[in-house]
Amino acid sequence: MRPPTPRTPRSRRLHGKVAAAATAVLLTLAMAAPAASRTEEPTRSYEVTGPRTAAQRTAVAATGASVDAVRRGSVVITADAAQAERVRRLGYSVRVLPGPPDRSDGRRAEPFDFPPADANYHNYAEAMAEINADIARYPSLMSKQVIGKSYEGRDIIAVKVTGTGTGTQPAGDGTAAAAARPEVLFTHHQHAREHLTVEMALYLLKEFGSKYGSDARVTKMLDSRVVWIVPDLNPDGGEYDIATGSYRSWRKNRQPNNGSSARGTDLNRNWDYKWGCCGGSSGSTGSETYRGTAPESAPEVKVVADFVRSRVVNGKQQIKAAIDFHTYSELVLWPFGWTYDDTAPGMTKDDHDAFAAVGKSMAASNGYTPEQSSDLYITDGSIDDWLWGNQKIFAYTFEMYPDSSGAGGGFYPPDEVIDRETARNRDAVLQLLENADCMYRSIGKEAQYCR
Ligand code: 7B0
Ligand code: CA
Ligand code: ZN
Repeated sequence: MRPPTPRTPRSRRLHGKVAAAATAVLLTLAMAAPAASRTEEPTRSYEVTGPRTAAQRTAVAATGASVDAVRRGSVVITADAAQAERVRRLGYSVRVLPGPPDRSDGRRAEPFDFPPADANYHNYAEAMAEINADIARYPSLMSKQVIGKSYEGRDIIAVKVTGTGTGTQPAGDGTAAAAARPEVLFTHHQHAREHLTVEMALYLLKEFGSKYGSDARVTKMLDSRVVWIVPDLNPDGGEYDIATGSYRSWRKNRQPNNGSSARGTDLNRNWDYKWGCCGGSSGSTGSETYRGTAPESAPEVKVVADFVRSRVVNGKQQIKAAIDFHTYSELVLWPFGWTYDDTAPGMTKDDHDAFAAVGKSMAASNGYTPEQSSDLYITDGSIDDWLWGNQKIFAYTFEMYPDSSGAGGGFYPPDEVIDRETARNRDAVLQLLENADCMYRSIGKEAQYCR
């Protein structure tokens, strides 16, 4: 059990009695809200039997539901009643699945925290405290930047990790030498209910901190790379998802939508590349995949996109490779999501082959399934398409544990699996770092592309 930490976001800006009163009001509001607040359509999880091609799954997603898992001949979706009815009208059979698990252990839930049986997950305050402790412990190895704020005003941070060693590629910023230290970005928690991804960020920081200087592979990588970890892109959604002590299956951020009672933009449909182009997102505010009013209309996306653009030094993007962590399905995905085609404007055969070669190699180590993102269903405005299409960063999406909605707990695996399922990606992450200086080496074309 961790020591108690502050559990009320934003109350730190207030003081004394005002804080206590405001906190009480906030908690009352949070606790009173049912599975989805009164003004929002409640969503449920369904198994949809029938769709077996990517095009059929894209049609299911076009109803406004989110497609959460894909099997041969069926999918699992999150949908409100109207969206489920639209799926039925496509001719598929739709069966209600059980809601999120009850992990209360019969105990009273602490507001803004995980239920007692999942106490080893970190809420926002706990994750920030853990990261601050890591930085305090390894100050020469890691540092933190507040890169902006969420809609509700929580800090969005980036942690920089890079070694102090004098390898062939010394540290520094903006210098010719620094340009030789390729940068790699890890992003986490775009989707509120995908809490295991924050644990993945905490694992990476602990692993890098504790193994630098003793583990040769980690040491070599940190002395020749700059790692950026953005541990929580959607803190507002994450806190909302756990605010009542029972999970709400929330996906989007918590930004209000004009003229609608439905809140939230799907951050992973709000990036500025082929935004809304291709039927891979929704223009309806009530949709699980609502794309927002414009690219980067979600403050959280703007903050991280601005950060990525800030890594262009002397006209060159320093970040060479990236993983955006999600749950669930145990997949290694690569772009593009907006088209079913392997190659497209902005994706040559060599680009695709390098993506696939490194993707398959990472998947061989963690046991995930490697495939192009659109093999699942079309997505537009997703982060990996933007990172590649706009910034030429080799960007993957990892869908973490479990592989299906059944045994593993879907979006809510028990906290007992955190250690195993984060460490499971250690080798894949190191592989990406090792390939980051020249992704085309993986297809034997280093001489052509990397000299
Ligand atoms: C999503 O179930 C993203 C692929 C990006 N090209 C897959 C992701 O945003 O639909 N799946 S998930 O929502 N985590
Ligand atoms: Ca537990
Ligand atoms: Zn996700």
